[in-house]
Amino acid sequence: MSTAIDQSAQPGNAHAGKIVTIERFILDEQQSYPDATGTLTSILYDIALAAKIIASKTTRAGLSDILGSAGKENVQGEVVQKLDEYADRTIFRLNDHTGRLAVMASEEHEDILPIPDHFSVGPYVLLYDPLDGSSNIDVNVSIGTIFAIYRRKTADGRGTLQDCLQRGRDLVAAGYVIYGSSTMLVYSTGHGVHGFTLDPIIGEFLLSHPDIRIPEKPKFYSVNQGYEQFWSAGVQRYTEWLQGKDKTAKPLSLRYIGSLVADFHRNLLMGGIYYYPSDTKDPEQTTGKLRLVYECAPLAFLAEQAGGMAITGTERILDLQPTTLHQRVPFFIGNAELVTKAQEMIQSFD
Ligand code: AHM
Ligand code: MG
Repeated sequence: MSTAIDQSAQPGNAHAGKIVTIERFILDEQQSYPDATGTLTSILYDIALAAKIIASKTTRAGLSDILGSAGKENVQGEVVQKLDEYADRTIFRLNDHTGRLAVMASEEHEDILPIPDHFSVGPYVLLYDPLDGSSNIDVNVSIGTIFAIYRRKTADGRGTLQDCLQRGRDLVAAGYVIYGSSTMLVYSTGHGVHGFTLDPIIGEFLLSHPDIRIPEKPKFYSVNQGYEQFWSAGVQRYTEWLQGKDKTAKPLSLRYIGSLVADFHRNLLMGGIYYYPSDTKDPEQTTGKLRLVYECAPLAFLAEQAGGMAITGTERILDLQPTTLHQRVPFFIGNAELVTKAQEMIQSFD
C-alpha cells in the first residue's frame, strides 16, 4: 500500500522515491530561473513556516474549553486569541519585517495592511485569507489558509491599494494550506501545482503530491444545495444536469463540507466542481459569498495550473479586475468540462 509520501509509483516523476522537503523543492524550482533573486523563494518559506505555527494551534483547538477559551485567560495566565485572529497575526508578523513585501492585505481586515514604517519594503504583495471556513473550527472540520502573491505595481515607497487590486492572471504564486487529517501545503508558481504533507514529528513539509492534475473523470459536485430556491434558472438546471436528471450525463455524487479549501482540495485530487453562485437569499448581497482577491483568484490560478477552469458563470475569474478588496463574485471551479457546461447552461437559461 502506498503512503502519502511514497511517490515511487508515479512515472516520470523526477522526485520519485526521494524524500524532498518543501525548502529543497522551492530552491530547485528557483534554480531554473537564473535571474531569480530568491525573494519569492523566501516568501514561500515564510508561508510554510506560518502554516506550521498555525497547524500547531489548530490541532489543539478543541482544548480551549479546558485550557481557556478565546478572550479569557489560559492556565498560564495569557489571554487566548481566537484562532482566526491568531492565524492572521502570525502571517502578518512573519512577513512584516523581511523587506520582501511592499504591502499586505488580509480577509480579516477592512483595509490594506501597510508594512510598518520602521521596516523596509520589497517588490512583492501578499494577500491572504488566514483561516477560511473558521466557523468549522468548533466542530473539528478541516479549515484552510489561502494566499496570493503579486509583484507590486507602484514603483516605490510603501505599497498601496492599487498593488493589492490586481488581476488573478498576474499572480506570481498562489496556494493554500489545509488543516485536515494531516496538514498540507499546495502551491503553484505558474509551473504546475505541487502538494506537501507536514510530517508533524520532524516538522517538515515533504513533497507528497508532485504536479497535481485534476482527474479527467470527475466524481463530485459541491454546492450548498440548501439555497437552491434562491438560484437562477440556469444554475438550477445545471445542478439537475449534474444529478443526471436529464439523462444526458451520469449523476455525480454530492460532497459539500462548507469549508472552501477542503471542498476545493478534495475536488482537485478526485475531480469535480465546486460552486457558490449568486443567489437572492440576501437582497443586500446577491453576488455570491466568496471574495475575489482572497479566495477565488488564488484558487482559480491553481485550478488552471492543474488543467481545470474557474469562472463567475460567464467570465474567467483570472481576467477580472478587482475594484475593492472585499469584492464578492459568483464562483464555479473545477474540471474544465464541468465548468464549461455550467457556462453554457447559464448562458442559455439566464
Ligand atoms: P469565511 O471566509 O467567512 O470563512 O466564509 C467562507 C466559507 C467557505 O469556506 C465556504 O465554502 C463557504 O463559506 C460556505 O458558505 P455556506 O455556509 O453559505 O455554504
Ligand atoms: Mg474566507
